[in-house]
Amino acid sequence: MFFLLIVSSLSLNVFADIHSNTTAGTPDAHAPIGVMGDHTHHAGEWMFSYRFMQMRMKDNVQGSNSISPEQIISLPNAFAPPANLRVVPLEMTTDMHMFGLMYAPNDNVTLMAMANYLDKSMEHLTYMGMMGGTVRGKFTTESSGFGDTKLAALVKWKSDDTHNVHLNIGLSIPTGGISEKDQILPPMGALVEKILPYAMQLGSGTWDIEPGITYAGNASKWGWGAQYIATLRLEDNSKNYSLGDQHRINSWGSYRLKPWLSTSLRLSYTDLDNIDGADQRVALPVQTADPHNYGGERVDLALGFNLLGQNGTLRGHRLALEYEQPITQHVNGVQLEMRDMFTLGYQYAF
Ligand SMILES: [Cu+2]
Repeated sequence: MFFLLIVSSLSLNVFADIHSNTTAGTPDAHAPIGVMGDHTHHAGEWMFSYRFMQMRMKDNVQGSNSISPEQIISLPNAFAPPANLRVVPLEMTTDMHMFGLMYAPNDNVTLMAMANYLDKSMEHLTYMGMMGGTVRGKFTTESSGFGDTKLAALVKWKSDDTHNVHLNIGLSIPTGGISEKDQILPPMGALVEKILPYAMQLGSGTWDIEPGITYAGNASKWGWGAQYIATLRLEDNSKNYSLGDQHRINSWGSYRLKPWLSTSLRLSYTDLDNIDGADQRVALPVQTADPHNYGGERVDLALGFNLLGQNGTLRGHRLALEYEQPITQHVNGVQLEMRDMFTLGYQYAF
């Protein structure tokens, strides 16, 4: 990767001179807001960004099929006794505040940093005792704080009036907590504070690399693009596990309705592996405590709008939103079903 970076930086000065900035001042010069690292900047330019993203999951699926709480409590508990699962997640909401900074030291390389503040909430149903379908009660676990921090270099590869290709060379720094605790309602006994299952943790605990490649094109009022980006875990964390590797392909098309407004459709494919290893502190009669109930494949469709202020004090300020829903999903084991995602973003370059 670093070899590529060097080679690209040297060879691509050729393209720098012919690059024309015909679309930087249009709303569709940026990809739909759900895509990260989609564009580069000109030498000396800075950009600040803030995104609010909400992700909602509700009810459970096994593979691709719905599964009820009553069916879930007949499944074996990986940490028996008790023999069967006794706690069922009902829904989960993740709110994410993402603060980004971009800076281009030259026309070929744009640097990017992103910090994430997470707010997670999961509602559960606890069944009584060792077996049977008697409900004991509901409880909600919460965790919040900074997640992992991302750094990336976007290296221009090819660029002309219509087509732009750059490489994404990213690093994820484990700044997010992996020992978040909250109170849970067990099948027997009183409320007790426990280390929360993986889904409720804020970080990965590992240094990860995030390589990728991004293509964007434009002609007249039309725009299009595609991005492949991976998250590769190179090690186990201090608790002897690593979250799954992820591969994601995004493709999108956009149309400029007004000089200040464009609309987009985006199709994304995500493949996430299950968790490797296990945190010995997490052993509860709930599906989320089992590393096998993580990862899967999903195809999402998103509708978006990009706005770019043209005059006066609004000039150069970008506002974007995107609403995303899965078309198909297949999970490993039993998991909450992804319902939808909503992203609202603000960007300003100077
Ligand atoms: Cu930017």
